[in-house]
Amino acid sequence: MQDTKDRTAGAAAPETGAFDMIIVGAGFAGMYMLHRARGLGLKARVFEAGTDVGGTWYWNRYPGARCDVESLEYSYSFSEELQQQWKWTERFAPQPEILKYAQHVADRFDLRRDIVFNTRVIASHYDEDAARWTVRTDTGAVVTGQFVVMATGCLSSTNLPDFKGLGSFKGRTYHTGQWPHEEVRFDGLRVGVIGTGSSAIQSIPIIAGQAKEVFVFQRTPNYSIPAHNAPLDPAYEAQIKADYAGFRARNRRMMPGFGSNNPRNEKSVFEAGEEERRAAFEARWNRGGLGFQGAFGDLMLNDEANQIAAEFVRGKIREIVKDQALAEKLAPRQAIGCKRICVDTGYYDTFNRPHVHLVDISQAPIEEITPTGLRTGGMDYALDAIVFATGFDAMTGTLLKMDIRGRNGLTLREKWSAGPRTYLGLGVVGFPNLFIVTGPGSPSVLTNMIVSIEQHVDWISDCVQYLRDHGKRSIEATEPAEISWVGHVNAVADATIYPTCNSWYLGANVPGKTRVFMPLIGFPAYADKCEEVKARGYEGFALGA
Ligand code: NA7
Repeated sequence: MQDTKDRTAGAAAPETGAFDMIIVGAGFAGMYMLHRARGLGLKARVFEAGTDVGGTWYWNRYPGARCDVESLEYSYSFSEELQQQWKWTERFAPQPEILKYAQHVADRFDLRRDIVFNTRVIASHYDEDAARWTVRTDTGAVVTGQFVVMATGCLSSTNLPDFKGLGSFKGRTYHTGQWPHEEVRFDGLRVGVIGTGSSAIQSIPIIAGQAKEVFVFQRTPNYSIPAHNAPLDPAYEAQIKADYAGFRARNRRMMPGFGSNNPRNEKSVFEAGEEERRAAFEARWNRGGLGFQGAFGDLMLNDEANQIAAEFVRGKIREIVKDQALAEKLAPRQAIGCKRICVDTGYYDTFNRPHVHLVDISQAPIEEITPTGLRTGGMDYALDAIVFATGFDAMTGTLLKMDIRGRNGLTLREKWSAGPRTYLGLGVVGFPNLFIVTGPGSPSVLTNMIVSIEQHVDWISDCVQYLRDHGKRSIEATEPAEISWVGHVNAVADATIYPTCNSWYLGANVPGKTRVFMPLIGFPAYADKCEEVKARGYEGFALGA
């Protein structure tokens, strides 16, 4: 795997200094936070590990990487000029175009002059007397800030399982979440892909278009709905842009913060006859994308209802994949949507190609990576390249890699040893003036991330303004508020099918990680709650003079 770090020799001396706000990460969250902080007149500094802005879209450059939320929705809404002037070329934007968009935003709002690239924050310690944070980086910078905003992303810490013999492989290795910047080709190679999540499902058809042979090592099959991606329809674009603000507002009232153009059908699947069910599923399958999950109102609430939708997709897999034994291996059994649904272009059909092989490792895990390939189920597979599409230590991984210490030296690692605990996903008891954007306990990964990011950054900005207006210098979540919030997040999840499978929402993909359902389901109720907390003078938080 390649180190994408490109540290320039002779760079300026590490930074020191005092800031009002230190922002960690220059993805969509960090960029917008910087823009808002400047608007408040704050002296702010952003530290970013990569060489450029873009976060997820900077790192995940694997072939076929594409957003599963439509481009007219997966974009900032804070600037009417920006949203009117930017032109997306496809219904679902590919990674290079989203990265270009992030770069455009950085230039347009002149963000780069306050972002320090190539610099990873390694520690953040709170000084209670000064009510300030001291932040340290891997380049030796030591700065202080009244506020620290963790804009570190939910899927920013790659998960590379500790396979035996990992370092012994003589061929090329890649992780989808740390893909090289230069073009990677697989022509004439025997390629192994480990994993069948979204990154694998997007990249496998393209890798198969180049490679001599592809071996897909599948532990758990996933449900994938076709994207039916296409050039963006100019008439649809014009219709949305004629009232972009209205479209954004309608999307913010949707459970996941997007999809008002294809809203969930609230009817129970049990109220529909066989024909009506099939027609509803067919329509959503033909439309493509994540909206499939909204075919009926109870698919995510009831196992039996869910399995009716799941069986429809299994039927589609059996239709697409010619070898029926192979189709059965590719057909998932867990509840559909329990792991995030994938959105693909030609995934199942790729398995009809004679040089693409599925290796079911559900019963016999990968035993060892060898110098020439890998061994599983007593078989040796000879490979020239291995693609680890093994996902992320989601939501908490990046935060817990840093040495974050709050009041009385309490570390975030200790605080979260039995799973993450937050109030609103924004604040943590013991960690004053530290905000997390789209943190565990907020809807985050179950939504259009940009909608959630804007809502959090706006809330944080209003909060900082309030503190200044009221002569307060600190804000910290209170214990009762945090306890009741954690209970609420769990209770909401427990009323659904989400906790029934080994998803990364639960931390179940990382060995040893505490199993807790991390995101809160439902954006509108959450956003209303945040507004209520604000209207009540930051109810559930303690403000310090
Ligand atoms: P995911 O969805 O977490 O997928 C990771 C895949 O890697 C998944 O199929 C895992 O199987 C597999 N995996 C993980 N560890 C192992 C080991 N030890 N052995 C074999 N297979 C393993 O990550 P992605 O990058 O694809 O997508 C992340 C999100 O990005 C996605 O949900 C979208 O929101 C965008 P498992 O299912 O755990 O059995």
